[in-house]
Amino acid sequence: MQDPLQLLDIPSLLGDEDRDIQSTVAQYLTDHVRPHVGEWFEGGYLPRELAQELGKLGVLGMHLEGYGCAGTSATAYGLACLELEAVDSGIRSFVSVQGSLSMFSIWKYGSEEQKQEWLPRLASGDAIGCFGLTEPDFGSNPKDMRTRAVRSGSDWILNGSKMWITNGGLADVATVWANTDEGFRGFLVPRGTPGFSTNDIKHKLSMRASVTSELVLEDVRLPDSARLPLATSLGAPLTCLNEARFGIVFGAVGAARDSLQAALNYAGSRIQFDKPIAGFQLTQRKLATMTVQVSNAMLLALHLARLKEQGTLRPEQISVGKYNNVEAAISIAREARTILGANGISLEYSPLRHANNLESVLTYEGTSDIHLLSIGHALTGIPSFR
Ligand code: TGC
Ligand code: FAD
Repeated sequence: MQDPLQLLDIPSLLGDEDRDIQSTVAQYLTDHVRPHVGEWFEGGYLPRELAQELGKLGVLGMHLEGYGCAGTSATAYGLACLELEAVDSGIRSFVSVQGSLSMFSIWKYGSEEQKQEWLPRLASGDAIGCFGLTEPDFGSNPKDMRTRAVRSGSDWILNGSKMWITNGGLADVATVWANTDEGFRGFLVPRGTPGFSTNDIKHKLSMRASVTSELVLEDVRLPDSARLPLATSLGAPLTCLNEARFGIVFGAVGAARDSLQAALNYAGSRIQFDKPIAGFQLTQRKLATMTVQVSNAMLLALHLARLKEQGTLRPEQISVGKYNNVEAAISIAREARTILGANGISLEYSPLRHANNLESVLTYEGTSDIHLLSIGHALTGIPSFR
């Protein structure tokens, strides 16, 4: 069955270079990652070696300039996220956190020494990074975080905990956000720093091919050189989130496309009442509706990429994309699952795995509610978060 995005000839909107990067990433993932991802999801782990493989592929921090990063277009980065999430949201999540949260926070807010120390190693996958903003009691509302950093001579002492942190247990360096007497600040906490520990979160029903952890900071002493010098308000971590949310706008299309493709393939070969189920009008309605939804989502993603490339993309526009595309993707993944009948609940097929992962994607990087409120704020000028 054809790629559903071909119906509107959407790939013809892409430039040659972006298309080449997309197909290189897709081919690598088909050969090396897709065959194993079901096993990782079932086992609830992500092999650390994948980081170096993804580094060789060039997708870690690929949209950043310098320090061993490829400096690709925003579209190419989005398309890579799409192909990564077509395999599994956990793989895209790894790349989003490494490139758009860990590396971007250092690239945008770090000192030259911090950039030299960390960015080349993070780009190659020799080091892994994470980004700790959420706490056990504060997710949507990071402004009330309890993690505190207090000056002690020329050092800082950090206390607090972060929760639900992607790559936490794998990370060689954590970007940790803390409140201080001077406002919100970001700190680079290397693995092994006394008082810093991580605990992986087990028994997840979603995002199983991904490491999600608690970060614990007990009297962690850091020199001032560990502070990100250019991060001087909560706007800094929220600016990093814009980068990762942009990747999710594309990534969600990947999970949706893969779910729809699985349903199309299955519907063409599954015979009931003496004909392929693809021949029933109700099945065609589902397939057609999903194709319209995924095509709309892709066009929206490409539009946002163009805005990003021309330097005018605003946070509320990213909210439109994150809200719309993740909601569309989870609806498509669930609908696709129905076409597979009982087989749809097996790990052998991707739609239910995607749907389960998308429950996390719906929640992280700002829940759908938060993005709707951001859109409402932009429309009315009245913030209604609190
Ligand atoms: P508010 O007073 O509105 O803003 C505080 C400061 O931040 C600025 N700001 C932004 N800057 C850039 N981009 C944005 N999207 C921004 N949103 C706000 C704002 O201008 C202000 O700057 P300044 O310099 O004046 O201080 O803050 P608020 O407390 O009212 O909250 C606003 C709200 C609710 C939108 C914000 O708190 C929010 O986005 N909450 C959601 C939190 C969230 O998304 N957490 C994600 C954690 S990381 C994660 O989930 C990784 S998942 C793994 C993966 O990506 O794969
Ligand atoms: P809450 O904020 O408690 O929200 C609970 C419910 O209340 C939601 O439905 C929400 O929409 C609703 N709600 C909250 N406020 C309002 C309001 N003002 N109006 C209307 N409804 C509201 N965080 C990191 O910092 N780094 C990471 O790497 C990271 N990775 C993650 C990986 C996974 C797999 C998951 C599941 C989460 C991850 N997170 C990470 C955390 C994620 O960002 C938070 O879960 C998210 O921001 C929501 O916070 P919460 O879970 O505390 O929900």
